Amino acid sequence: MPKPTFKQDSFLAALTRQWQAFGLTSAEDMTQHQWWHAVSAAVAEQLPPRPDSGKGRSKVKRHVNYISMEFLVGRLTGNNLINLGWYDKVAKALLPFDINLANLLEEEVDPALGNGGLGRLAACYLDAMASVGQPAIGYGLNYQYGLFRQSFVNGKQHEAPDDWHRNAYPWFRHNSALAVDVGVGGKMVKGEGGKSHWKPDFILRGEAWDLPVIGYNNGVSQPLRLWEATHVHPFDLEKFNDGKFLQAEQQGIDAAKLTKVLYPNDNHEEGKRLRLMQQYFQCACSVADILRRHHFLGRKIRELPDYEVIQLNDTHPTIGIPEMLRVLIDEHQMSWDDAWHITSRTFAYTNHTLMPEALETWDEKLVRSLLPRHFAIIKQINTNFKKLVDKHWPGDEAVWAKLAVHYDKRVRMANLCVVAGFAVNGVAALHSDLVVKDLFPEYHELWPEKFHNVTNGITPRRWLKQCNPALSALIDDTLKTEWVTDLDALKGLEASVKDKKFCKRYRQIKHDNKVRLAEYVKQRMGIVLNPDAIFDVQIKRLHEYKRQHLNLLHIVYLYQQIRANPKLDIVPRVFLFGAKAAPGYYLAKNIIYAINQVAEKINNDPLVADRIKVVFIPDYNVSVAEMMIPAADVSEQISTAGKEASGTGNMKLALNGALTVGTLDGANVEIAEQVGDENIFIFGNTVDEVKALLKKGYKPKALVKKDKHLKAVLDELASGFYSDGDKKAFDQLLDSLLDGGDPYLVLADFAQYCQAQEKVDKLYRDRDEWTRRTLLNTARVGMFSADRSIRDYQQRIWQAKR
Ligand code: 26R
Repeated sequence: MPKPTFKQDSFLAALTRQWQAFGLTSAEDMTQHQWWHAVSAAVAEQLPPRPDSGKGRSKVKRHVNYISMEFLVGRLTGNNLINLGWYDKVAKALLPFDINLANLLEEEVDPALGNGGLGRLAACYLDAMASVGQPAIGYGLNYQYGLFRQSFVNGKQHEAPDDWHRNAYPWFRHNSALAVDVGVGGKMVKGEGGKSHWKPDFILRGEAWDLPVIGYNNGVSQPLRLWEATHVHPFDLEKFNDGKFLQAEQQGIDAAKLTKVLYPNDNHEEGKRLRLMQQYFQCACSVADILRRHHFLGRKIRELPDYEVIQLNDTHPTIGIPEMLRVLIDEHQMSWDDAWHITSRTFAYTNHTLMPEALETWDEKLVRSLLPRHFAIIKQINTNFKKLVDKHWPGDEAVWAKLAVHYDKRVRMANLCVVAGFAVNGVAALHSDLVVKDLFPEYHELWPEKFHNVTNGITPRRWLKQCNPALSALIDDTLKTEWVTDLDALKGLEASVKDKKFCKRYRQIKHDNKVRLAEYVKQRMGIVLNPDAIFDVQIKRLHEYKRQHLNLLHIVYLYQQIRANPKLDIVPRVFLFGAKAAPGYYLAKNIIYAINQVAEKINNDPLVADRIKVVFIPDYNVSVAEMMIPAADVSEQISTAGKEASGTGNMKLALNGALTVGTLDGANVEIAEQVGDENIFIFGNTVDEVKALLKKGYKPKALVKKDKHLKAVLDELASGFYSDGDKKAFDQLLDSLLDGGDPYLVLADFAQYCQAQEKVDKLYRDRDEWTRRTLLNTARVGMFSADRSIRDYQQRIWQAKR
């Protein structure tokens, strides 16, 4: 595709139209926010008019439809300018107005249409697909409210709605011709000839809002299509004429509820009716769109799997499978077998979690009442599949109880994906192994060739080039090649390990990034940080399995050491946290409260004399991550082994030169392989050790009895010392660790964790050696580029022989 060239004249003309539309008389009258809007809209106007239609695409490369309930894209203007190669040109065009582009970009509110890892991965993959030339479209929902805004009130998490102003977002393109009507509810009714059909009792309309996904330096722009729910007849004229003015708009309001808000749960299923509605609405719109495009391109419906693949981002869009069958059978009059043949060659499923409470199942009553036709289809899938299971395991009810798609009055989405999809993959080597061994062993026995691993990746465009411009420039200078699209090229930096001047610059860049973060913390929170301290960072959703409380226990331990020995010689350390807790996850919120209370105490204790600082940065999001990651010295990846499917923050931090303190979990295992054991701090029980411990009967209280340090830490947290005498303040947290049996083995890993942290302290004193090891991290994590992940998907799943 030809690269779009930046035309300054048309850009300036577009800019003029923008301030005129604001009703102003000159560009100078715009506020900073209006400037951001005007510049973004003016750039958006310069993009090619229509995204690639797909004409002339060959069968060799299937088009990817990436369906996800979450796309955590982060700010778009800066990223798009970088990928277009227009950043400097636009910056220059704005100089005569005395506008600084970098400052302007700070005006953008993050589109936070995702919770955490899964949503951010989807955004990285869209960027990578556009950048490696994999034709693709992302399908999601256009939520009015993204993930809630977090603040702390007396140390406790407070949630506020995130109104990111989707109605005035300059990157959206709305195409009303793409709208889809979707039925819900109703019942199956007998028609002529005894054949029954679905009569929905409510019709929703899906409006298509596209965000452009721009490939790096290659002229590609392909859509992320986000559906907004509206009502087909938003205004009931009859009611209006009857004088019932207020009720007249009622229907429209109900429909719009559907895409009002993103569910803030991460790894915990809620099973709410509205959530299933969201899932179905999104899938029905997307399936209709995929088939419409397929027809438009003059292709036969039977050829669908030759041209299209539908990748399901976890089980959240699983209902798309029975929807495809329904459309093929009911609307295209296909036989079951033909429809099944097409559908089961089109869908592929990625698993992102093994946590039992996150595996979605739906009450059959709910499914039947909302989607009677789909429920019938699911039962048919189940019946057909039972024949296969009976043949393979004759008379074995226990196996059927595990493998059934519909069982015990519930529909199990993961099982449906495995049975009806052509591929299943996990997101890191260890995780994919556990998917086969612990989650789906029998399915693997039936269809070994269905199972794959694709280790996650991150886009180097956002997570190095954009967020760390100084380091990027140093790498440019040193390698003199385009590493942004070939991250393995970073290996070339290993040669610079002995280059004193280079190492000095590398270290200086980290220092400058820390100064920048310290300024942000000072301004936002009024806490002064010493940029010479170790910046120790844990950023991720708040969850027991991620063990932010293990980090906390170590902090309290250190604080006690200082009080026991006021002259204690430790390298000053700043413990930085960023994390949101799901609003209904009270234990997670209690952990946040505990961290904030401990922070308050330590940060204000003159005895500590700045040897420890604890900072919980509020409202962690993609933009905050972009500032924290380049400033990190230490990356905390301390989940209970076997629980974190992959992690992707671990990759971003290593790439930007932080050393990992981590368990052998998720992608940490592969990071350790890449960087070498000497360049990472691995600690804690392994997956097998965790299993063995739990099997033999893990007793956290017995452990506490034997470890006086651990006991002192827990006792102090329970003493009211950090909570103005309130001894119950951290009950939830402490109960989970003691009476609750410590399900995530926090206490079992405590001693080893403290030892690992001591090694960090020791190594940091040798500044040259520390720099050498961080540099080797940057140089050796090239395989975690999302471009590599996408190529793996192409080879193992999307383009594999069928
Ligand atoms: C409410 C519900 C059903 C739900 C369950 C689980 C909603 C959201 C999730 C989030 C899960 C699937 C998730 O984000 N998983 C993360 O995916 C990342 C990308 O693969 C991994 O890096 C990370 O380890 C994993 O936790």
